[in-house]
Amino acid sequence: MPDSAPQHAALTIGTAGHIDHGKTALVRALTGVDTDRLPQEQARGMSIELGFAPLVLPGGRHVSVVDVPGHERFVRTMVAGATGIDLYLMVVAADDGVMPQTLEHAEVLAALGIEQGVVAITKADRADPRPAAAEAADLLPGAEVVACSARTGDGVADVATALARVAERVTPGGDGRRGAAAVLHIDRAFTIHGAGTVVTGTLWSGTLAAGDTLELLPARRHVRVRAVQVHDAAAERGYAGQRVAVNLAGLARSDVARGDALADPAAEVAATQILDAALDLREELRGRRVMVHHGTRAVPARLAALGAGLWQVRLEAPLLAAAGDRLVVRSVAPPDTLGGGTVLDPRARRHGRRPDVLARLERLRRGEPEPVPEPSPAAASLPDPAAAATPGGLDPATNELAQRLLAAGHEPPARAALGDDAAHLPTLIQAGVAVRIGRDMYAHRDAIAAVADRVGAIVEREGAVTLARLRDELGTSRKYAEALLEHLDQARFTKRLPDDRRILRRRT
Ligand SMILES: Nc1nc2c(ncn2[C@@H]2O[C@H](COP(=O)(O)OP(=O)(O)O)[C@@H](O)[C@H]2O)c(=O)[nH]1
Ligand SMILES: [Mg+2]
Repeated sequence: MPDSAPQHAALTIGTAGHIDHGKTALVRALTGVDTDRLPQEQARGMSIELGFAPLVLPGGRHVSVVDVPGHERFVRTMVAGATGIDLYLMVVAADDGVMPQTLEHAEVLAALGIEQGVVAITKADRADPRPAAAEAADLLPGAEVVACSARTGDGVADVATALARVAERVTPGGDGRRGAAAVLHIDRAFTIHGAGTVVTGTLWSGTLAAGDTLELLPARRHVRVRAVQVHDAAAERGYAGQRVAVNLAGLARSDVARGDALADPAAEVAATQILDAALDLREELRGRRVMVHHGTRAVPARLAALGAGLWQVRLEAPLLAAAGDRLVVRSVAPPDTLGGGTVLDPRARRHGRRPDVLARLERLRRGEPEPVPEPSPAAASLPDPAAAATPGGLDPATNELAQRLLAAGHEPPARAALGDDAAHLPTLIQAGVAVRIGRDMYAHRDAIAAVADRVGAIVEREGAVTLARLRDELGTSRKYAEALLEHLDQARFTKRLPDDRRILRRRT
């Protein structure tokens, strides 16, 4: 089997730009591959190479171009491949200039920290490319701007030369992360006859090889890698930045879904519903309900502004995040990119602008190691807004448990996992904060309310909700989805039909 370790790491170029501006035509002119034709072939075969085209740059460097059709898929693919895309090829049509999706794609690239690339002013056979080139230079200062035509072929070689020049300057995203622990956000899961369950995604960090044991999240199940493919070919090992398909031993197709992650426990990826982040966002967005895109999930959230570009993101369902991960923030409707940034603390507690907390986040933003915590009398004397909001003035230990349950969202830890904190469960149940949702499962009432809202929204839109639908919506396991639905049935919020679909009970 070939070792797919690239001599100088393989770079991935992501196309960007407004619909119909000529992205796919330019990729075809550069590579000979029609990325628009692949999805149909894909439906029959087992190709994982949706929209990928290999390209040899002048000078001989091998790179891979990813060109995804459609605007929403662009955003999803960019976020899912966050650390796999090293530079952009922004396409602007000479006869149309910078358009709304050009702007939004530039926002997404900035949010993901993809700063280097080339702007191609296409369709130069149709109109003078200079006005569009000037607009593009304003939007992406520092980028090389090249006029070309996919129709006549003029300038296409210059685009390749410009890409080769930029490629020389770029440190491949995967390169520095190869030594790190493996993390793969799953974008597809399927069954291959005779092989079993296969998942695909861009390897964000580390390497993967047959025999490795990883944790499947959020289920927290240990799974063994049976075989790895890189860019559609069997490989001994997959490397950070590459598209991989992973055959998993002993895992049923129903145990894994898009939105799950495979991670080495050392990567410290956590299922989290509250995280602190450094985000490039307008302060007016505080309190707004937004969509947060991370990995292969998109989850509604509210944003609490902490000042100076620091934010607390309070999610309605878990993301599987680690410190340093990129986030993209979009509006709920119509979807529009508002900004993005980096996770500082994926396991945050609910807090406001406490000076000690802010100082710690500033340190994390500067990349400083965490100091050994010292009790600060000044901080201790400040009221904790979360504690104040707890009904009945719970004692600190009980409040601590409440916070743990809230952070766990709809995926509550088993009683055993609560350790000493479990002693405070009866108090929390008494206070109405913890609710039993199944055998050995106690969830925070706010987490259940958030799930009920989402169930209500699905039923409103789709007429009914199934277990699988809720599982996919929440990006959770069957176990939690089932417990939550049964709880909602018992609470007389939903009604189970004979075919197991749920509808809402009429409110009285
Ligand atoms: N005249 C001309 N037409 C082009 C050029 N590039 C693309 N087109 C046409 O523009 C349309 C959209 O191109 P496509 O590559 O699908 O755009 P995408 O949506 O950005 O991928 C197609 O009809 C192409 O044939 C070009 O350089 N010159
Ligand atoms: Mg296209």
